Amino acid sequence: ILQAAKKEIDSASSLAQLNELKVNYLGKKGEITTLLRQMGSLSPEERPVMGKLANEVKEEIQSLTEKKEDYLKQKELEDKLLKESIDITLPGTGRNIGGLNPLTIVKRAMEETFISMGYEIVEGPEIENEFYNFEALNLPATHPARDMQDTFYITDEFLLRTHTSPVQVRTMLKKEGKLPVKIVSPGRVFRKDDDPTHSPVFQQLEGLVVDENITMADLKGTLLLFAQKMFGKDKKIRLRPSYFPFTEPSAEVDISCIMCDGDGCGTCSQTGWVEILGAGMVHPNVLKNAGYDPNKVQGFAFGIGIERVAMLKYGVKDIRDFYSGDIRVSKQFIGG
Ligand code: FA5
Repeated sequence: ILQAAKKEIDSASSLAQLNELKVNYLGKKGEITTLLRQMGSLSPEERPVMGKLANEVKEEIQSLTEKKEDYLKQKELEDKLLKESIDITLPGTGRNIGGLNPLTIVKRAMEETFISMGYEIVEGPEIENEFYNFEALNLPATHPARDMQDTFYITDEFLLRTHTSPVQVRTMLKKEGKLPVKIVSPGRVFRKDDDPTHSPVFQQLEGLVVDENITMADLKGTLLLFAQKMFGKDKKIRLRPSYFPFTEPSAEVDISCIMCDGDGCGTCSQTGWVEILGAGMVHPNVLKNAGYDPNKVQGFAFGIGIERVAMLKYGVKDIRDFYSGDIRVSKQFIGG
């Protein structure tokens, strides 16, 4: 029995095999157990001799299986470690990561610029009512200038805001007459526009400052600093007289750009100036509507087109490229 057991233990190559073998020899119905049970049928002289021998064989098999068990366990562990080990010298598999949309990059840079000038960032709702989007901004229902921005209406009363200017009114009303007001408000706006330089969904960054002794010079200085921080110290700005019902006087503001023809000149026009924003001194009626006394305080406001800034900065000719979701666009801005 011992010889056969030794051979089998030797050739057992797994813990399961060894276990089976243990049951066959030492288990309740195993060979040794059966042998020990048959002792009764032996003569009194043979019994102690056979008993001793059977016990010796049993112990030997036990110790051999234990040793083999230790060995197999160790081997199993080693195999597992070997299989699960990581070769840190292997080159990694490249992962396809996207870049930020250029509009996000530009929006953040614009926010940083105004934060550095002491502005606070506030947000307003994209779904507005007529009061904030028009009436409080000096645009009563019958005012022809309502047609300046072709509006997406949701109901008679609610609409998708056509500009970020309603945030001016919301902010002033919340301030309840306190000074100073100095905010910028970035966000999406919506108009029935659709061509290479006009998107139905686009973003503006509204600015509003209200305090005592605010003049047009403060507005011009602020916008010049903004333009130079975004585009470089050599840039100039130009204010052209314009009309907005909520500012008086009003201006459209152009930034100087390098004139060129053919490809690669981005959105720069023939004149060497590109319009990027609308601005002006807050209209007395707007101040009144929002709880401020126009005889005591003044304000300036502006609304910058974020896409326009991004188009100019990166030489993008079609505004729709920003919204196409084409990975080839954002890929160029990885790490930007
Ligand atoms: C306004 O929206 C005014 N609320 C701006 C303003 C604010 C004036 C505060 C005075 C005081 P305007 O419609 O011109 O103005 O739009 C402002 C800027 O948004 C434009 O200069 C342009 O850069 C951008 N813009 C206008 N329409 C679109 C469009 N469809 N797609 C992309 N950009 C646009």
